[in-house]
Amino acid sequence: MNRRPRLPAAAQALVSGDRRALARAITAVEDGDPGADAVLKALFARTGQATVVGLAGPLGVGKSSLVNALVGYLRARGRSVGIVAVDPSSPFTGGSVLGDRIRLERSADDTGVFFRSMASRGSVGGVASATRDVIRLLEAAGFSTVLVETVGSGQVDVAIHEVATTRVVVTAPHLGDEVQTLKAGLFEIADVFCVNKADLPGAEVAEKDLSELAALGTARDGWRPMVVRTSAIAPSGIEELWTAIEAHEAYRTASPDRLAAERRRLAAEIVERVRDRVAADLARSLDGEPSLAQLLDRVVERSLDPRTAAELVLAARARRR
Ligand SMILES: Nc1nc2c(ncn2[C@@H]2O[C@H](COP(=O)(O)OP(=O)(O)OP(=O)(O)O)[C@@H](O)[C@H]2O)c(=O)[nH]1
Ligand SMILES: [Mg+2]
Repeated sequence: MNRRPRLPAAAQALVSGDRRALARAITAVEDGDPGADAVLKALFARTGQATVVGLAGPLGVGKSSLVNALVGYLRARGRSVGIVAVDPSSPFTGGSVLGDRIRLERSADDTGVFFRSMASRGSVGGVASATRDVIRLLEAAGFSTVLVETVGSGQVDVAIHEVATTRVVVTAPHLGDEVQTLKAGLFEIADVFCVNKADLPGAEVAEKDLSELAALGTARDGWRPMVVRTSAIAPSGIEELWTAIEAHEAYRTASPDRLAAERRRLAAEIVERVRDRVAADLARSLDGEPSLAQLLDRVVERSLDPRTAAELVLAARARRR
């Protein structure tokens, strides 16, 4: 009883657990290759159920180390884990720096783990959209838990973490100015705060400070961020961290607003895709627009302003229709 239509070969291979097919599809998404579209279209029906945990926070607080510890914890419980590491701050490294930092000892021959690092290419929206598509591919490939690490704490990170279902903001003792940065960007999006490096002095104070800050903030969708203390290298607190993540997942899935929130997200995605397509088509057609070529000389010599020129181009196009 298979009511689903047959999948294209690349999508079928990915669903059947072919890791090279998965890797190829991810590369296609990264490169903006049109071939990725067919795969993503075919696989969409198999997505939307995964627990997607975003880990964000200042440089060096231990996000990658926590990802490693979480992977160990989840694998011991039989859960398969997909990992995406996004470096939005360094478009030129090819993501290798960040990839090097996550060392997954088990990943080599463990089919229950799939790791991929992504470099940022293009706009903020482009990176966030590519990350969302890669998560969908991982999900369709059978990874029901996906961990997404980003470096930094700016607006790019906030945009990327929109796609997570639970957002963990990681800090460490004695961050000083970094906490101010957090407040400017990531603070509002946290579902769970994680004070890592609890083996170092000052972790208790940092946890207390964060708890007070979290209590002051307005609860988002009725959820008050939880604060946990971990040491990724001990390791300790990993179970508590996962328990907090699961508590948020349970809250989220039981929320009466869940469907409405999902509708809003998907509506925004459709509008974004329509806008991208219209903008691209328009840019292409304007390239050879005769009225634009004629008006440009006058704008260059300042006898016509760009606003009026734009109006005249639109009027000329409307007349030709
Ligand atoms: N003492 C202590 N050190 C830790 C802990 N977790 C990570 N570290 C160390 O902190 C350093 C940075 O760890 P990463 O896991 O690479 O941190 P990150 O947040 O992923 O770093 P970026 O990706 O560069 O932002 C490494 O030297 C780790 O060994 C911890 O719980 N305690
Ligand atoms: Mg890292």
